[in-house]
Amino acid sequence: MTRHIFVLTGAGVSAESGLGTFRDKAGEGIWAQFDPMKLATPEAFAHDPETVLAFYDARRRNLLSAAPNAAHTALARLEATLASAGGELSLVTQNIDDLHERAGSQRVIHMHGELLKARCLNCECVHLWPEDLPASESCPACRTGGLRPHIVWFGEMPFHKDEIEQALARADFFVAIGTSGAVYPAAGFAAEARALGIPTLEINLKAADNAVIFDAARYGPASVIVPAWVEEVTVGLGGKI
Ligand code: BV8
Repeated sequence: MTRHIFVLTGAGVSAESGLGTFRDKAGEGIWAQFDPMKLATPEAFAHDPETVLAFYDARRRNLLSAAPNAAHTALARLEATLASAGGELSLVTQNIDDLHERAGSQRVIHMHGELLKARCLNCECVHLWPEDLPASESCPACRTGGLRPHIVWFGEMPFHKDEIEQALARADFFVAIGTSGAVYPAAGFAAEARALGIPTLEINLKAADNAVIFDAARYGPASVIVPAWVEEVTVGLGGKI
């Protein structure tokens, strides 16, 4: 019986909540409208902090007016049902939104950071920051450093590497939901699972760049496919829907 499920989510799980995806719709994704190298790198922030901060202010405001969808809610239900059956859900997200948490997920591993947090450039203290972040803002803790979004930019090391590797090593099922498989190291997790002999499932609107390595796939909107999949899994665990 599946006891420890490792779920990796990407922008597609939040698409139906109105948050942008990055590269899946030709010409419509965030990175089709904005150059990630000018907005999502430490060099871009050093060169033009105001422009980078304004980009994230706009996304933060959009997030605050968004709501979780049925996929987020189903994953929160899966976490609770697995826990009550003595199992475990490792929910790793590439997303910087808080929709998994707002849907009730208790343990969310944000490998690319969080849009509603800011980090001090001097003391590295991380603060909850659900409002605009001006370049002039100083750290509430050390009062000397400036602040940056607590987000992993391109060329920066993703967070929680060891925790993610340990979770993957003890998983008995791997599911990727709403991710294009274009960004590493997240895109490599499915291949790592396969190499560990863990069955893999892709849930996506359409086949991702790394679709070929999955053992199985279910295509359609996450708000439809994820609840149906969670129901199948939790019934097997004696879960209450
Ligand atoms: C690092 C935060 C090393 C910012 C992001 C190996 C090979 C090649 C390149 C590299 C490599 N290793 C490192 C790199 C470089 C780089 C990289 O991978 N580049 C790619 C583009 C080639 N990686 C990095 O820089 C990473 N750092 O490796 O550091 C290191 C070593 C030592 C010391 C220092 C450093 C850091 C990467 C993190 C960058 N930050 N996000 C922000 O958000 O502004 S990444 C960015 O892409 C997004 O944030 C997102 O998290 C990520 C992945 O995108 P997806 O979530 O998959 O979204 P996408 O739009 O692409 O796809 C959406 C999917 O949803 C589609 O499949 C679509 O079909 C589906 N969908 C749409 N609607 C629905 C749906 N599915 C279901 N239902 C729907 N309704």
